[in-house]
Amino acid sequence: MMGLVWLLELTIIRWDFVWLPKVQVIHLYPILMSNMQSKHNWTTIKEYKEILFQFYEGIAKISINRPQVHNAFTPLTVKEMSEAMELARQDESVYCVILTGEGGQAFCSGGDQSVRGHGGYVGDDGVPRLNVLDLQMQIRRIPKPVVAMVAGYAIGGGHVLHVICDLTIAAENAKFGQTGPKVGSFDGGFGASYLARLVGQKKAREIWFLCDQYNAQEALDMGLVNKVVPLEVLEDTTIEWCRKMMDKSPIALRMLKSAFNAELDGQAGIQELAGNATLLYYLSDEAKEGKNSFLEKRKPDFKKFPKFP
Ligand code: 2NE
Repeated sequence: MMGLVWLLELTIIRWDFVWLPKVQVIHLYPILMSNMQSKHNWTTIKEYKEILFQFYEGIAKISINRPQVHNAFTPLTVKEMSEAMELARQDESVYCVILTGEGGQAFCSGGDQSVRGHGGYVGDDGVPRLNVLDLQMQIRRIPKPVVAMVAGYAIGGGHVLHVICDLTIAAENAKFGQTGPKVGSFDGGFGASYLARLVGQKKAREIWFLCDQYNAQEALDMGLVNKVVPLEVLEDTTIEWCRKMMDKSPIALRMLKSAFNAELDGQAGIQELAGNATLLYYLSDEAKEGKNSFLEKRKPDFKKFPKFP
């Protein structure tokens, strides 16, 4: 059916904070495949080849758009996701990020095995890469909540992506699992150690050693996901959770995210938490006195500031 049906669509493109009308041709296949059509008026932030990057009321949605391969990722998919994640980080109007996959049948099935070469996944430049590992770090480091919205398969490197997200909302059709040892791969980083923090060492070893698949209820029972809902209300529920977080103090959420990370991430985690402490300190009159005294070529007067017990 792919390649037969095309549709013209009028969208509003957001580009450098300006909203522009644009006519584009879109493929109908993902729409026909999907049971989870959005009721919400998402607007495109930037157009990409292998992902969708959209905005709705303070939420940026990054969606892998390769439903024909259960949203397996290529180096290009990851490059695009990585750029979108950075744009979402820098954009002050974005409070939360949703990570998902198009089509309702898969969140992501991991690295695209058809482009796996000698030493990594190979893009148009012929260079083998494992750039999804950098994306994992970005998800962990972005000081905003990232919510995995999982319909269908979250498998292999796709499973690791949802594991790294701060929260996971799963549809009832979700299936979770690792395949590495079956297809000649493994993720011994967050994919193993952080997974073990979520579900415990025994269960994490079972998931990796047996390569079984687990349904949404099993995933909920083992602490792998936060909530399971019918597919029809997956996006509504995810948006509702984002809205709840958007009502909260962004700095409190930011500090909590880096504090949760710091416990597990060693010196890099402390650096992230300390960076946030520096941000808070820069906001204080005490820190400003240091900067101002230097610029005014006078001795700083720190005596006036409180010494909290
Ligand atoms: C996901 C799963 C279990 C679904 O099975 P099923 O039977 O429902 O679907 P099917 O027919 O296997 O998949 C539909 C189409 O998608 C392609 C398939 O080849 C098939 O294409 P056609 O035959 O219709 O042309 N497809 C699915 N997943 C793909 C993939 N990852 N790469 C390329 N094509 C894919 C089943 O499809 C499955 O087990 N998929 C493979 C999952 C997997 O092993 N992923 C890679 C793990 S390694 C990894 O991601 C990784 C890492 O370990 C470390 C670093 C970076 C990445």
